[in-house]
This record gives sequence, C-alpha cells and structure tokens, in this order.
Amino acid sequence: MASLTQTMEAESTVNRQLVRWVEEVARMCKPEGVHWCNGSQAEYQGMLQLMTLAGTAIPVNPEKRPNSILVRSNPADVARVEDCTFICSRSQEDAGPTNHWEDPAKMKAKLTGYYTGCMAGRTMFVIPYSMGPIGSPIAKIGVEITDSPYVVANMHIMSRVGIQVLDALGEDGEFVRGLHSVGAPLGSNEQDSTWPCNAEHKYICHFPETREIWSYGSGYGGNALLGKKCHALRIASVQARDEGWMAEHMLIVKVISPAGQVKYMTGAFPSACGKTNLAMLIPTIPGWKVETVGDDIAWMKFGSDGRLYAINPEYGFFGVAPGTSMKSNANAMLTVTKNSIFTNCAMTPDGDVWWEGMTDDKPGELMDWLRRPWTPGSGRKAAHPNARFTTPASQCPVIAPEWQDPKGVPIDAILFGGRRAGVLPLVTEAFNWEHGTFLGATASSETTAAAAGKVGQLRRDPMAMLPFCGYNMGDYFAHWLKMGAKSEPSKLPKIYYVNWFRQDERGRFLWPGYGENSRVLKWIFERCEGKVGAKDTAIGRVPEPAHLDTRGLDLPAANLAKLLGVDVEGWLAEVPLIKQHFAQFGSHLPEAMNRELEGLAKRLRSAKN
Ligand code: SAT
Ligand code: MN
Repeated sequence: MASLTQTMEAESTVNRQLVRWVEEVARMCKPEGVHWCNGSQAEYQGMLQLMTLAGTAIPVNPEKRPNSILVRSNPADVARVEDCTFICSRSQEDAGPTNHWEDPAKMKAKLTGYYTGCMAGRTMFVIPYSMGPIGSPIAKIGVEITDSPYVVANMHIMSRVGIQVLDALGEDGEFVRGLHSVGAPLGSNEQDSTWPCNAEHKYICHFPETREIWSYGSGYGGNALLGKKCHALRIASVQARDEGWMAEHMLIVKVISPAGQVKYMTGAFPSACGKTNLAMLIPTIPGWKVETVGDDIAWMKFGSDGRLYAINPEYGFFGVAPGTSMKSNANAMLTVTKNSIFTNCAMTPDGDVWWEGMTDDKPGELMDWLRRPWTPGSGRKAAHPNARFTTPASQCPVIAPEWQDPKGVPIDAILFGGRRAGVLPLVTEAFNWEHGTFLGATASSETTAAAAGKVGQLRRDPMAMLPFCGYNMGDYFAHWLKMGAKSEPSKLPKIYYVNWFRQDERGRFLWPGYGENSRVLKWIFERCEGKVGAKDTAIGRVPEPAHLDTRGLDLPAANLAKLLGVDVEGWLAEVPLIKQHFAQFGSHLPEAMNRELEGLAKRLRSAKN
C-alpha cells in the first residue's frame, strides 16, 4: 500500500492534506491495497478487464460497439436514493425543509462504524478529478476514494481524471473530499457478487461546511459517481452561495440561426425529463442548428462584461437509455457507438445492447437486465426504466467546438421546465429576473424513475434542484435574486418556463416534442434579439400562434390554442398550492417571492373578470 503511495509521490507533487486523508481512510476502511488513479487509457482498460473477469461486466460485441461493456446492477440498487440522502450542515435550519438532515458529528460517528473494515478484500482507488476544464477559473477539484472499479471507469468518462489534476492541485490546493464504499467487505474465502452493494444500509451524506461527501452502500449513478450530483450540485451549490456564483442542474446548448448568429441557453429540468434530448436536439426548422455544451449541470459566473458565463463541469453524459432512438435523439445514439458503459440495459443474442424505444420492433429474444431470458411476451421491461449509458461528451457529433473553453459561454436565456399534463403552457417568458426566479421556484413535475419511489406523482421541484440543493432552498431563492442584482437587467439572461408534456383529455401529448422543440427555441432566440412579439398575460409573456414558427408542422389550431392559452381557472387553483409550497420555507423565503405570488393572483383575478 505504502509503495503505491510512494510511486505516486515520485511522479507528481502530491498534496500533503490529500496524502494524510488517504492514509486516514485506508486505516479506517482496511482495503487490501491502494491504487492512485493516473487517468490513463491503460488504467481505464484495466478497470473494464477487472469488471469483466469478476463477472460485473460483459463486453458488448466489439463489432457492434467497440470497447464497450454492459453492467447489470443489483435490483435493489438502480437509482438515486433520496430518502437516504442527507445534508449534514451544523444547523438543521441550513439544510432547510426540503433536505434530510443529521448532525454532522453524529452522522460521522455512525458512518465510521459502517466504514470500519468495509473495504476488506477490495482495492481502494483514489481518483483525483477536475469538474470543468483543468485550470478554468470556474472549475473545481475533487478527490473520490472508492472501492468500486465501476465507479473508477465511470469517473474516467464523466470527469477529467489523473495526474494533471494533482499537478493543478499543487501542494496546498483545496479539494472536495468524497469517500465512497459499496459497503460489502469480503472475507478471505468469500466469493464476490457481480454487483456488490449493501442491501440494508445506504447513506449519501454531504458535509457542506467541510466540503466532504460520505457515500455508503450503493454503487449506482449519482449515489456513487461523487463528482456529479454530490459534488457538482450539492456541495457546489453551497460553494456558489458562499463565493457568489451558481451551480445549477442545467443543460447548456448553443443555438445557431440560419444567419449564423449564436445564442447560448441553459435549461433546468428534473432528472429524466429530456435534458439530454434537448441538449442534442436536431432542429426541424430549416437552417437552424443546435450544438451541445452540456446535458446536466452548469456552473455559472459573471464575467467582467457583466454577462453570465457557463461551463459544463462534466466530461461525459450519464443519460437515460430507454426512449433513446435514432428518431428521438440520433446524436445520443451516435455518441454511444463506442467506448461506452451501459448499465441495466438488455443484451441481444448477437451481443449488442437494447432498451425499450431503441427500435420500432422489439427483438424476438433478449437477455434482460435481470439476466433472464426475455421475449416480447414476457410482460417485463427488458431494460430497467432508469437504465443508463455513460459516454464521452467528445464523441457527440454535435458537441460545440467551444465546449471546453475555460471561460465558459455567455448565457442569453435560461429555461425552466418539468413534466406537467395540464395548466402549464408550452412556453412562458418571465417579465424580468425576479419573476423568472419565481417561475423557477414554483417549477413542478411528475416524478420519474431517476429516483427510487413512485413514478408520475406531482411534486414541486424548484429549479429542478429539489434533490440537489445543498442548503436551505429559501436561501437558495434569495441567492438567485442576489445574483440577478449583480448585473444590469439588459445583460442578464431572459428566463422562460417550458412544458413539452402537455396532454389532452385522453392523455395524448398535445405537442410533438423532440426536434420540434426547436420552434420554441427559435421564438426564445428571436425574443432575445427583440425580433418577435409576445402577448402579456397574467402568468407572463406567451407567444401568439402567429409568433411561433409552425410551418410544416401538422398541428391542429385547437391544440396550438390550448398549448399557448392561459388556463385561468387552472392557474387560480395553483395559487394556494404555491402558497403552501412557499410556507415551508418560513422566514427563509425572500419577500420578493410572496410579492410575485400576490401579483400573479391579482392578475389572474382580473383576467377572470
Ligand atoms: O443517478 S444520477 O443522479 O446521476 C442521474 C439523475 O438522476 O439525473
Ligand atoms: Mn440530472
């Protein structure tokens, strides 16, 4: 163990605090050995091989998808576990009403019990990573310690891993400490399972004041790839509050008009609401183009010109597989043709992966994600609804050339949204930043399979950050307002609320979505240029049917009217629900949010009369 540490020190300057912490963790977790990750291709291949030999992974047929694997997790470990996710700030009030809280000392004492000896029989990997281009003024460094080769391989794709990070960290640089264990120690004669995890105890804990993450018992996604939700959102949101920037659950797209003009937009949507699809959208309107900067997280800071600049802190995509097809998201399909990790997908007899919605016709037989033979008559889903692909962003055919620009891209518009069958129109423009913050703060969505729990239930998911805000959400709204006051209104991004998921009385989608969403992006683009009109309504500015480019779209006028209309009764029914939602924040709710709600109620009442 010591010799590996020494090798690393000889190769690169190792941060003293880092070495001390690694030693401390090794003493507690008692792994069989310690491996410092250097981020090399050979190391990545080594992880794939390790997983293949252990039975965790099967190689995908290299003729179908070179250098890719399929991993099937334990059915008890398939999604984020929000019930087991804690914000352990010193005071409970700082965690706020929307987070689970535990006293940091108590939680550490409890977890120390679980962590003691938890890596027996396993290798402990130390992963130095950068969220964001190394050296970018917006990027941050973290180190994840884990006993899962699956996590190492995924982190290689999802973040920038390796020696360059240690060099950037230097001898005394600050970093976020992430400790992860699958919580499955091995006895000397014990056979490993193909997906080790802890069926009884799972804890995903954040210590915002000390910038630490302690995750135990799960090997899946956001529970285990600590650079993603745990660092880049929960811890980063606290850093952003303290340092005056923004860490948001947002995709970043570049929209290019036929004249070659460019606007950058970010969009906050809850998990599994189509962020990856929107990030890689292929416009259906002639001459328009969309390029991808990021599909899940945006870190934003004001530049010296007063504009808000965003970077994508990630390096890959951890996207929902089911529903992804050449029709719904060709660019994602073209991204996952090689060098990808597939989790909880099904496998075809010729060794390729498959998931629901990938092809029009279902294969006649498959090995499903439960490792069982499957036929279309089985009555089961072949892939888990939260099956995922992990794939390098650089492989995306429409990745924007500037996606790794250390200074980020200037944001023109911010979109909020969610899945709502009713009430919420296709698109609404906020009157100003404050009203936009209100639209974000009241965002709501029907729940998806990205988190354990019931699917399809309505919940308020402010700024799509409900599971990801590392502090009191009332204070988070205040932070948004404070950010808006930092620049001139004309330089701030315009704010929109979109809803692609409106349904008619019979449950059919009113809007075709996917590539057709470019019509809405075009309206937003032209609003930013002051080139197209909008109608002032009680809820915000909404396009008139004539403002929206619907040429070539087979959409009944009645549907369009419904999509763009203001359902005054429906909105009046939302008012008490919003009031109730706001009430939970008590004195942490900024007064401006109440003012916005009163203004909305008043405008709705006069619209009714
Ligand atoms: O599992 S993750 O948290 O990484 C994915 C998601 O919920 O968006
Ligand atoms: Mn997400």
